[in-house]
Amino acid sequence: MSLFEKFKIGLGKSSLGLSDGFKNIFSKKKLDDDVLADFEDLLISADAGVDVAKDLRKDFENFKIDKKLDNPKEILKLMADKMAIDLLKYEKDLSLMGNANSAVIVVSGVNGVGKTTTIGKLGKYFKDNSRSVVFGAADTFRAAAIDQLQVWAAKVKVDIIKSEINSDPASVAFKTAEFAKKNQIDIALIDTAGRLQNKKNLMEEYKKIINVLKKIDNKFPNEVILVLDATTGQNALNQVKEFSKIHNITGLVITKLDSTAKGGIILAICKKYDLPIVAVGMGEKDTDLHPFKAEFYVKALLGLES
Ligand SMILES: Nc1nc2c(ncn2[C@@H]2O[C@H](COP(=O)(O)OP(=O)(O)O)[C@@H](O)[C@H]2O)c(=O)[nH]1
Ligand SMILES: [Mg+2]
Repeated sequence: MSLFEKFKIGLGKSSLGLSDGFKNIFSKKKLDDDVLADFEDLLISADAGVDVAKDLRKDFENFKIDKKLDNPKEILKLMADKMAIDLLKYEKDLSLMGNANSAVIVVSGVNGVGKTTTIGKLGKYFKDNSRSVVFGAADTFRAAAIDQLQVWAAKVKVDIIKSEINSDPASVAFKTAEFAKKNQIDIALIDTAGRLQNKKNLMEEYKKIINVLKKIDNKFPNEVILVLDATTGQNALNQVKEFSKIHNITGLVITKLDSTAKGGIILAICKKYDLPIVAVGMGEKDTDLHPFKAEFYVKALLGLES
């Protein structure tokens, strides 16, 4: 299956909602203000956000008036091309990381967004790209969290550094990075707890993790990724805001695009925050994580062919 087909299936729920709406809107005889307002609402319902919906409505009008196009499908195609160009700068491929030196990636985000699952999938992705990988189980608050990462480590056949429940997360992070450097492992992926209920503790915890990593190598951590759950819609925007106060986010992973009709959230996030998207999660299997491809995302979302 091609990567575009994977995006099409992954974004199926979102594009189904949108294409039904588009069909309805485009069946109207005249593309008047009411129809354009419906177009805007439809994009908002897919969580593209008010600002993006307004911009796209304007683009739609421009293509219709300036270019004198009447075929909505044709207009949609031109809009998709423009959107894909705008989103291109948010593509970021991690597959070459750690080529010459070990790289440490800290994976952050609130409970349940898919951090541990994403680490498992990233482990598989990196291994498929001939990188060596080690996992660090620095979510030490629940035994189940450590076990879950252990299961992923066995599944994708990578080493894991772990400790007892309630041990110091920063110490696990330290040991993981140390292990990676000593054994010339390409990539260390560090899982974290992300309990946003206690913001002050959370902030301290991430600071401590990042500080101890720097003691090993000033370049560590090479990436601090924030994982966002697409099904939480606009809440995801708030999490970017909160976590950017805690640490310096270097990239985003958007998970669970397969379980929501709100796949437009990526448009809203990119509009508001200038952060690259390192991967998108579209299912629970180890092969369900893909690099973000702007063109495929936009076309799949709008229900267009490549
Ligand atoms: N459908 C779907 N489920 C996902 C995806 N990513 C994670 N999950 C599920 O979300 C739930 C929480 O994931 P987990 O990795 O434990 O979240 P964490 O608390 O942030 O570590 C699990 O049931 C995962 O299988 C995804 O891309 N699609
Ligand atoms: Mg977890």
